[in-house]
Amino acid sequence: MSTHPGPHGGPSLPQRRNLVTEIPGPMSRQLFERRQLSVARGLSHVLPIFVTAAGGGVVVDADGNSLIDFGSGIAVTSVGNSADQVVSRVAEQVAQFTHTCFMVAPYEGYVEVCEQLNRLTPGTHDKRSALFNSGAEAVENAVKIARHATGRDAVVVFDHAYHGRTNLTMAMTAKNMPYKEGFGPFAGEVYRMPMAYPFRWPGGPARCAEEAFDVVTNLIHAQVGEENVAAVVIEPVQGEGGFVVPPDGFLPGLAEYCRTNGIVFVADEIQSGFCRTGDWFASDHEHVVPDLITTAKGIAGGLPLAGVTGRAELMDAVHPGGLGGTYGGNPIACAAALGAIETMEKEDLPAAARSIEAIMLPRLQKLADANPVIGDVRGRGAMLAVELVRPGTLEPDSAAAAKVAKACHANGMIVLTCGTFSNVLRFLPPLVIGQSLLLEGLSILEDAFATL
Ligand code: PLZ
Repeated sequence: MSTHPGPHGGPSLPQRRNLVTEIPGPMSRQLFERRQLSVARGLSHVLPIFVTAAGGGVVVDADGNSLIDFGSGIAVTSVGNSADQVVSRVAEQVAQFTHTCFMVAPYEGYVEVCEQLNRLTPGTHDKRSALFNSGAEAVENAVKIARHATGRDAVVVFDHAYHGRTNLTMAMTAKNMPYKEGFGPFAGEVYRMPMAYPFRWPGGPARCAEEAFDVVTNLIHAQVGEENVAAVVIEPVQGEGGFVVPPDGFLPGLAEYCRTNGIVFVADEIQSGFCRTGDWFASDHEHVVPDLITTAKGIAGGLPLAGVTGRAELMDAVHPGGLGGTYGGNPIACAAALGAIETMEKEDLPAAARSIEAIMLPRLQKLADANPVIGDVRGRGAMLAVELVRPGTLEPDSAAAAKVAKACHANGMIVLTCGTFSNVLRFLPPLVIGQSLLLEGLSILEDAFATL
């Protein structure tokens, strides 16, 4: 039983930073001790404050501190925590029925979410969708569908990729520590290719798109064989791997190459999707139309829901009963998704993400001018990052990233790091964050860099 009633969450929470104790405060520290005795050590925390309420751009903890949220629970609460439409639709649904299992007896909410996914994802072709519980499960199912539809085995992924923590998706994820260390053996038939990473491309950013395309397609030819590849899976803007934005031309080229070679082009938009990058999907930026697209996170305002959406002929290649799961497309999660999507459309959250970029990007660039430890500023919309290096080199400086993050946390702002070398600070505010909180967050970040 919770001993901390605290304020109600949602958008009506006071939108201000307010620290009443050190971070984490005594209540959070006490709860953390209970956590140590009851929860597995393998789960770690960015910031061990225990949350009692959240909404808009703030998170409130058990000590009554109100922190600025630049993380959105890893790009999930794009519509804000406990957003009105999510809360009301969930409340209505939970009182109606909580579960039947879509495979036992279906319900309209599931169908409606699939209709929305088919409508909103890139491309006007005939589409079908299927719903699951987590991003990793969506990626697993995209691979199942691609293999079934093509009769091929191989899956091509990229350096710095993140696709999940299940056995197949661990194999697809690039970074060993902490995701893979000691958890093998991993699923086979996964082939990793260099990523078009402009900041680190040996030939320089201007040549990155063309050279990366050549390297990738030559490696596929030499080491895998085009005719053996079921799917190329790529995050259009990489998430955990460091917010790597491929240079213009790389994704359209890859999609075209897949089309020519009968390979299913899968866009993993689990982190980049649902308005985050200033478009509905990051693929929209260059008018890339994936054959399959995986979604999760932002789709349902915090409830666990994920989807695979794609060309009807691919999706429907799988026999009846070949896809499913007890909880996938749970009615409450579907209700939340419909509330979140309604909010994104009504409040034009792609435009909100673009406004966040317009405010943040110049400030981040100025910060980089003043701090040579910042080697690169990148991202789109409200998916922005700075990569920290030893000045004038490409040598990652993860210690500096950790120090800046820690200073932000102590000052009442949630900020996350990422990157294969753990040297990237990423900024993922809720898309509904108010301008004054956004500006205050930027000031906290600037102060944090001053501590280096
Ligand atoms: N694909 C692109 O970003 C999840 C992972 C956090 P799940 N990213 C956050 C962690 O340390 O576990 C993610 C993603 C992309 C797939 C996934 C996996 O989504 O819902 O976490 O399974």
